[in-house]
Amino acid sequence: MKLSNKILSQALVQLCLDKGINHIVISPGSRNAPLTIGFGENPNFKCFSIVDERCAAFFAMGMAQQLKKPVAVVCTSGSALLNYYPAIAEAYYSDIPLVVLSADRPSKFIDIGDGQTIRQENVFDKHILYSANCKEGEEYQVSNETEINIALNTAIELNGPVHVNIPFSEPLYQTTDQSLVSPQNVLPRRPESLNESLLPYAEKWNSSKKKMILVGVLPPNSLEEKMIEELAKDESVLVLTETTSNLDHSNFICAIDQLIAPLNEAEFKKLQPEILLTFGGLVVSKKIKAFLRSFPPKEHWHVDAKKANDTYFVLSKHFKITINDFFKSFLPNIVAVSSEYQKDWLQVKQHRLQRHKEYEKEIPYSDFMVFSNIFENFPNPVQLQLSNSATIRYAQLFDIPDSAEVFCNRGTSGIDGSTSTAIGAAYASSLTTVFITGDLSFFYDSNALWNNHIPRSFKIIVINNGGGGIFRILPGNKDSEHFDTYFETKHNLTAEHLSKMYGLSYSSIREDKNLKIGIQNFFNYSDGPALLEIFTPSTVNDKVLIDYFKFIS
Ligand SMILES: Cc1ncc(C[n+]2csc(CCOP(=O)(O)OP(=O)(O)O)c2C)c(N)n1
Repeated sequence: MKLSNKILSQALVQLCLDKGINHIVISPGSRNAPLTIGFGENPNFKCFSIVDERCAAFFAMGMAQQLKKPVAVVCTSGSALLNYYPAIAEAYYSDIPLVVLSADRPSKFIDIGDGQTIRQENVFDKHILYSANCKEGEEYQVSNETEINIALNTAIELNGPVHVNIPFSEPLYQTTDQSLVSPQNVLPRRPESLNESLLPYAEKWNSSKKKMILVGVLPPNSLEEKMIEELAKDESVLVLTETTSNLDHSNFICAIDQLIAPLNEAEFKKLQPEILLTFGGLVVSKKIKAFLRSFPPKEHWHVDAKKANDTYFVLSKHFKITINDFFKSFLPNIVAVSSEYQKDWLQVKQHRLQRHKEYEKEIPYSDFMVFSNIFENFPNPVQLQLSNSATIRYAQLFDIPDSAEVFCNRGTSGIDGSTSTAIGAAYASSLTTVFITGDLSFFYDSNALWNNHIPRSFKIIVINNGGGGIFRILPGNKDSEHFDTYFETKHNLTAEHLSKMYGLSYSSIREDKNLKIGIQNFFNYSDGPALLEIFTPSTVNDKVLIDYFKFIS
């Protein structure tokens, strides 16, 4: 096997292997040749070649999201590295282990007028868990290996992005068959357990008749079934989940906005919990955030082994422990409290569902109708990837099959990498992946399709409402030229030519009468990756959605 003759390359490749990091996404360049040779020539790595670094990093993140272990990206020096930043920020806020490996010039060549050179050390400082700045030279090898160990272990232990910057001087392409280093693999630490009694909290919990549990982004199967059942049967506990929580039960509220959008002041007071327990990542629903900030609980406890956001400005306790470990200790200490809290709100939920069904029968062709038809005809089982922003918000209003595994880049809610993430996730999952996206997000990240690893079963639905549909739903004057140009960003683009260029089967729907059959045919198509573009009328969509929230009251 050929190895790069650079000792830094050899050490890094060996340490990645030792730590089980074996998916490597490489973008082309010369300065990174020692890494490309090191990973690419070694059959223990699965390497991917993606030209656009922004897409490469989101693709890697999508894989890491599914594999639940670090995936590495490798790039050359200069602005190439900066194109990783959107995915790094997303990984930082979504707790996804992304390992960034950048080649650099040795420090004496920085800022002296050399080409393709920028200041790479600590360049992601504000959104990275660790930056290892390696130095070239045998005298630095021990400290470099220590730094690399810390960086890779941090990604594993804390589930987040890390950066290793590696200077190489020329010549860059020389190889050897000799292993020149034997770096020591320092093992990652195991997560700490909580050394505090939960009894005082259980006592508070047991003396309250109104407890709300709100769950944010959560990977599928995160919570054991018996724990879900236990929470669901307690009348004093109301569990609110989102589509991205991947947590469903008939006693849970799984469409938060549908429940709370029509509420008045008195009803909000009735809903106001005494204790709020949260877990999972970021919450999509703006309405629940506004509610809990205006009607705050007395206590807000958050369970997460890593961090706790004070989203509602009343955070009183962070249980720094995994959710299963928390509930394993907590549930034996709690008693079911008799209360009307859950029952009352489940009645409201039933009423809303009834009204939702009635509404679906009377609306015109629109985004709302499209989403309704997609989910009514949804394949099963499936991985569902969603883009920002109206897409994820619509998806929250519909009944998606329990078996669907749902993901969305909600760390930074960007529209810049959803397609790339979905393709990475599709590659790493054994399930068929359906990716639903808005048109701006789709065209923004169209380089995502420049990828040789798109699975045959990958399906994209572009809801093309001719611009950023979300801006019609948000407040603001919709009748100005300004709105068309700078907010909605109207366009007449279609995904047809891109589909042809990248070898995707293309179909489209423009009206009501073809909707159901068009969607069914699309889901039944099995000859390769496919894209369905559904055109909807932008000026009808907002009215249908805004009226919905009034209708279901
Ligand atoms: C990188 C980035 N730039 C800008 C935004 C602001 N933004 C949020 S949603 C949105 C429009 C999305 O439009 P589209 O993809 O068509 O989806 P729709 O809202 O119609 O579902 C924009 C520009 C963002 N989230 N991320």
